[in-house]
Amino acid sequence: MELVTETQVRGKLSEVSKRFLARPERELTEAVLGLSATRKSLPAWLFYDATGSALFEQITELPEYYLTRTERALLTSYSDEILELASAGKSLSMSELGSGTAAKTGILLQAAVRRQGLVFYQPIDVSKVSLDTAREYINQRIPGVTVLPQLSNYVIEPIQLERHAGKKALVLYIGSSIGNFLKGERIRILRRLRDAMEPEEGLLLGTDLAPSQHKSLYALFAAYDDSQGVTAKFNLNVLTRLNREVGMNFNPNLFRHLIRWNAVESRIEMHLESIVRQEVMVPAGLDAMELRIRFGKGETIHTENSYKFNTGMIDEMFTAAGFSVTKVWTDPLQTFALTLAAAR
Ligand code: AVI
Repeated sequence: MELVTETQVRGKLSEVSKRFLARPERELTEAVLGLSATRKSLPAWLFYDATGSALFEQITELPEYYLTRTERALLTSYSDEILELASAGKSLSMSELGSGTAAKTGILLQAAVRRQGLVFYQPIDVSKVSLDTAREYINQRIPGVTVLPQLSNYVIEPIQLERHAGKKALVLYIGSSIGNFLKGERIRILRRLRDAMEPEEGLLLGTDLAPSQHKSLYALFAAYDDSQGVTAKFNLNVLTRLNREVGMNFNPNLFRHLIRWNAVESRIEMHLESIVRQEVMVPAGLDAMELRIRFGKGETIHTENSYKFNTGMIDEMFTAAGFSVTKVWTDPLQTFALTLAAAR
């Protein structure tokens, strides 16, 4: 394995990113540094180019991917109760972190329109396409909602909630998106959100739950290694993206989708396993030499963590971030949870 310093990588990328364009340099640097480490990894945001985002939408419709279905059912059953508890007699406005196309959010918005007539809804997302889709979807289906999209990366940019006179904010962070972050990152995101909220305002968080006597590990494996191979394509797409955007020469056919259950960390890990011994190239720039990344047969690139929570983990996370839990709703098999928490 060649030893590569961050300065070398940055030097290379300033040129590479000019030539191959597409992502800001900071992000490309993160990707190439991850591949240069002893334990290779890639940041999970790499999944979500146009192809990856479309594949993720397909994943949410798969029979094995119970998360979306279960959360939708919880929202359908408990929207009225959630709004009752969150509003405490006041009128609500809603903001959503990582809203995507806001397909599930419609259920809550509809319930809010029934309660209070007019609702302000602020979807916050990095994808302009998703925000446009969300606005169109809601404008067409739910009259009474004013959509105020905000194009922003809530993970690194300041979180700014739209304020409306006389309204109490309810923030939605659903889909178990929080599960794709490490513990420290999760708390940092929630703390930053807490700082943008007023005391007593609510946060509705969706989390996938850990295996238990009701929920088999088998169901988890099936959700992340589906029979149609959509999740495998989603995972392998990051290599195609690096070829296109960094000019690397991955052969995706020489890698396979691999998932592992890490019981100590309570997370599903996605990896890409090299099925042969091979070398992959990061092209040279004017001020940096070509870089070769070597893979042993069976060596993996760790591409994603998807944490699976229990009530202790949820409580601990909220407490550390300055919230207190108001109520938790789960399905009968306790596969998924929606938690309403209040800013302290
Ligand atoms: C977006 N996120 C909550 C998904 C998850 O389940 O962790 C991403 C995903 N990865 C594989 N399938 C879906």
